[in-house]
Amino acid sequence: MSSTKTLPDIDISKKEILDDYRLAVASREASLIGRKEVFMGKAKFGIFGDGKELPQIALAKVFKPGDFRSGYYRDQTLMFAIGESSIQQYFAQLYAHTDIEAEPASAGRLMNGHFATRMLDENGKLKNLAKQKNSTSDISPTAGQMPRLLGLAWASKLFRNNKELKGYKNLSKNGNEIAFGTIGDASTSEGIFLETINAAGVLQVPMVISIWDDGHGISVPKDYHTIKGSISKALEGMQRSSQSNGIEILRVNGWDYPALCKTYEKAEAIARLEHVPVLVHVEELTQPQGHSTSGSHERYKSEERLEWERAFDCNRKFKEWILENEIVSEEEIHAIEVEGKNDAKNSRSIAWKEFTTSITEHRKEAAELIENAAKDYPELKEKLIFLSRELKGVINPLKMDAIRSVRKTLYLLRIRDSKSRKDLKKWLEVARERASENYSSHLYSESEESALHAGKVDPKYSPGSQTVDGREVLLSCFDAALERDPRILAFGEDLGKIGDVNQAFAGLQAKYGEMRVGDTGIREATIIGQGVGSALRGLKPIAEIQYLDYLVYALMTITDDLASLQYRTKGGQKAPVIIRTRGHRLEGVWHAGSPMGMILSSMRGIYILVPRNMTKAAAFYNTLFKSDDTALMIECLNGYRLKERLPDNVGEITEPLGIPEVIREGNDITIVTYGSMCRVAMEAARQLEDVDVSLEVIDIQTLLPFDINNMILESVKKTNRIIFADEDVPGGASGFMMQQVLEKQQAYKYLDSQPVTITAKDHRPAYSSDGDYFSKPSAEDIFEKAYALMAESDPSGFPDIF
Ligand SMILES: Cc1ncc(C[n+]2csc(CCOP(=O)(O)OP(=O)(O)O)c2C)c(N)n1
Repeated sequence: MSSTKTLPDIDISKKEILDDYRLAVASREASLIGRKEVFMGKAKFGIFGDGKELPQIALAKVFKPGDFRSGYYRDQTLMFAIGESSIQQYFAQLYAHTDIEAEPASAGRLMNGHFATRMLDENGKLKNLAKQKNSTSDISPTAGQMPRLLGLAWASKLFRNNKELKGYKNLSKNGNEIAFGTIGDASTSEGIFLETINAAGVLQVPMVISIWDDGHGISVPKDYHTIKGSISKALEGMQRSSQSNGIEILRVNGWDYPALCKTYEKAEAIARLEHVPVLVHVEELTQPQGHSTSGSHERYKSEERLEWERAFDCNRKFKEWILENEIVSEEEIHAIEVEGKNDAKNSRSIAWKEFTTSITEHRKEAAELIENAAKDYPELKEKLIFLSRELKGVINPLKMDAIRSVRKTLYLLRIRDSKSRKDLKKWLEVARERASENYSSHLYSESEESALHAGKVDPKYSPGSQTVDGREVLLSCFDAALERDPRILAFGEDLGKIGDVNQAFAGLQAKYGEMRVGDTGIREATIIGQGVGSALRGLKPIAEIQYLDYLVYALMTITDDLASLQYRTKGGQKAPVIIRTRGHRLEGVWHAGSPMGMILSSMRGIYILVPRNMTKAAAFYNTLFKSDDTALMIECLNGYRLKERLPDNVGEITEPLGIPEVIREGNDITIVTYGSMCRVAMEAARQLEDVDVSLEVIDIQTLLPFDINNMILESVKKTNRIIFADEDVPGGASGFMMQQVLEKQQAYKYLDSQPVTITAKDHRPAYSSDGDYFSKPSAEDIFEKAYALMAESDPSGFPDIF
């Protein structure tokens, strides 16, 4: 058979078929060796793509430059087949190699099977995404890839339908790009899977989602997971028809090579040309080694099932098909198998050598320095030699082993100084710097466009400047931004037609079109997903969550995916989304929340902006529009109808991050607060004036970053007393602020009285103005706590009130 000959039922050359088989074998071998590496103690955990090789090879045939992947940990063969991971890099990740060249997906930060391509250059600028095959970075929470997948596909729709984006050739070729998703069958039970599929059908976006169905989610069979025991049957009502929109549902067996190739060709055509989402249910897949290195599947699969899995192993069926069709002889196929296996073995060996070389060097240096110290400190010789021997004896050493030994050595050497002690201290300093770079960099943008580089442009007012409702300040800011930059867009519930529930976008959809200012369904997780996906593709989305309390519905996507993105790719990917929401106080349990502690704990990697009025909010928006950082903007829910002067330069004002503002100077007590509480604190300050207490009110403006120049410390040096006030529960964000100021800024040294926090009650805020008064902190609460602070040092000057 000539290398160009094709089989009657499939238009693929012999060479391609054999290359596919070689890759399937190599990938399987990588899985088999990978598991052994873990059991030999060379890696900590392993999860592999064995049993899923064939469908991924078929999918890869239609994955074109410009396309995106949003998948999960079983996709190694797809990544090898599209040429975006080598087997060597795959092993480098298994070992946690921290060198980006060796492990470009996460530089050792993610466990194996978490794939990503580098979409940013070394300066943090987007590469030409339209020219390269792109894989967004995987996360472990199953189905967590789904909201982002929607956003990636939706961006193609924006690029195709928004004329103003036609010039961005490095981002898209007329929206022809498909977003390919993958997910395990059990994970389709997650709400975000169903939310995503529904939204994709509503939006009609080029998304191809493959479900790798191996019948189990770890040990639990699919009848426990999915209605009708089949996700494609369960979703039949979503199938598009001539009368309605919807999705296209295709079914195929995962061991059937020609059928898989044809199915993906069909899926590609529908998605790429028609912009219709396609769900490919790939059934009858297997998991030859079980779920992961954490257990063995013999514990929960019947002998009958295991027997079936052996017979229907996709690689085995592929080989049978090749032989049945006489594409090559047994001997030739054996030779291909040897090549494939050798490829995997060699890749493993090189990856291991590269990984261990730098560590062994590091260990050698440390051991020598410890031995030098043994010469300088004869009285400690025995202990030091023991430490050095212990270090040298570690099998499969890691970076931490050398650092740990040097730290322990320095504990012993504290008794006196010497050259060897100096050398060890220097070595440790360098090693720690390297560790910090390896394990703690890129939480936020480190590029020139970092939001931290923004300066301040003050509002300008003239005699003709109008006084308007706060929401109109925002409206003017958004209008100017949309006019200025076609990449900026905003979307959310009720944001399009009516211009959001507080009308800060009123009229802007009519002016800029639905592609720029749009309504969405009630589905917070995928609203954020639209933000993440479109931002990854170079757009500048404002993704609106209608009320702060409903952020919780999107929290999994924000915390697991968005917040960790730059960090987990070590600066390889970024998604500068602005999450817009409104909160702190207005009415009742679910429209007055201020769960800032929850936000602070779950959103490191996202800046948290808490402006006290709409002019400040506008200035922060303008800062963010220029930057490539991700931020959460919490506007004051009770501030839209308050009057503010409209700056003449509302489209240009900017506010730097991490710089608090003293909004009232005082000498007796510093109160640190933010958002709607600023007005309450100002009211309290006026009441306190009547009793001769001078309150300095500081608006922190941003919770993250927090007071980068230690301004609050300077205030405490003057007042020697401090109150932290907010609307969160006790110990929430007030606890964070206290830690930052007392511990980090060392303000405790200047305190004459105990630090005080004033917060909302432990419970959610009750309904009505009385509910608010008795749930949230009031000016009177501040007055009394401040008064009590003064009374502590001067009881006669401040007699008991009650
Ligand atoms: C949100 C979440 N819940 C639980 C887990 C633990 N977990 C990891 S994989 C897995 C099973 C997933 O099964 P399936 O989706 O069918 O994919 P498969 O591993 O079989 O390919 C579970 C429960 C997780 N990673 N994320």
